Amino acid sequence: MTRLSLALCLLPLVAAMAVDRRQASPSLDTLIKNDGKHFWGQCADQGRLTENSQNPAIYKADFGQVTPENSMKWDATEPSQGNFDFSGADWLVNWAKQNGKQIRGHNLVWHSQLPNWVCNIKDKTALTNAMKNHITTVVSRYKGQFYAWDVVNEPFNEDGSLRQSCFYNVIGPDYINIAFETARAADPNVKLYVNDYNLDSASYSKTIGVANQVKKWLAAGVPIDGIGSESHLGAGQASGEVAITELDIAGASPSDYVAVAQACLNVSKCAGITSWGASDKDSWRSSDKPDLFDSNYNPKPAYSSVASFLSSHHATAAAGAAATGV
Ligand code: 9MR
Repeated sequence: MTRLSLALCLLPLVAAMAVDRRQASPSLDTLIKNDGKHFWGQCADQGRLTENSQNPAIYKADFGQVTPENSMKWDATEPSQGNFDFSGADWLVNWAKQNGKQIRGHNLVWHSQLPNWVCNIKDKTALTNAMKNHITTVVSRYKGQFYAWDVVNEPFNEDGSLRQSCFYNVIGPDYINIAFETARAADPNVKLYVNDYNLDSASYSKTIGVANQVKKWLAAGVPIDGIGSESHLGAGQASGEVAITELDIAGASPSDYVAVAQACLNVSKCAGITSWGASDKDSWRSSDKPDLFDSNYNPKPAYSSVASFLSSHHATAAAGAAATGV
């Protein structure tokens, strides 16, 4: 056997050893749970979890929650009016159940990845009914099985006002409360989120506008349980509850990732963190190399920095509790 062919033979073993090493140490999900949070998750779908052996190994070993990257969006679940297709969504739900992962549903009402027939409805009653039917059908299918749903996705402009989507233009701002009330009726226990991006700075107009608007909705009795902050961040950026729902950071510097983990730990109502991709190879913004695993599916420095940070945070808190007898 030549040296090259020996090396090639060993490659799968080396890959398996790398996976085993990850599995031997506590996962990011376990570590953040030790710090009192509910999950560190990942976006996923059937393609991602079947295209190679590395992704499912990483997802099983390191993450405790999945968000469907595309399979539960309106264009996937109801491509033509009244004709529902749950093939991709069901696949992911079954995978999550088999592997003990929580699920954040994503998403029910969004101006993007919307089949044309929806915005072709110009009649207020007809669009309201179509929206209600969509939400009721999708949420009911998974009733009692999800941690949360992103009910309305990205409804805000950068100044904090409501985006002029076709839902807004035809139904009016009430489309938001109708959407949340419909989701609540279909699953009384799932947490209902409004999810948006650029909510990373407390003083930014959109962050302030979203907080004010959500307070008004809550005062009016709209059943909103959480605000999702997507957190697709550049380098150096560091209700009831909040969650970081789609984390990726250009360059994936260890200090940026630790800053985000620290931010979630600092906020008692932060439920957890979901990364938007494991390997840079698969990211929607691949050229930014924003993820915790490189293009060869090996953990990057940010991964070990975050793991160490979460471990030492837990150890410090435990030592403090022991010292004070709490
Ligand atoms: O990661 C998703 C990508 O595969 C899709 O092509 C894209 C289409 O809009 O949506 C991406 O996910 C988005 C998420 O659903 C909502 N927030 C922004 C995410 C990145 O675009």
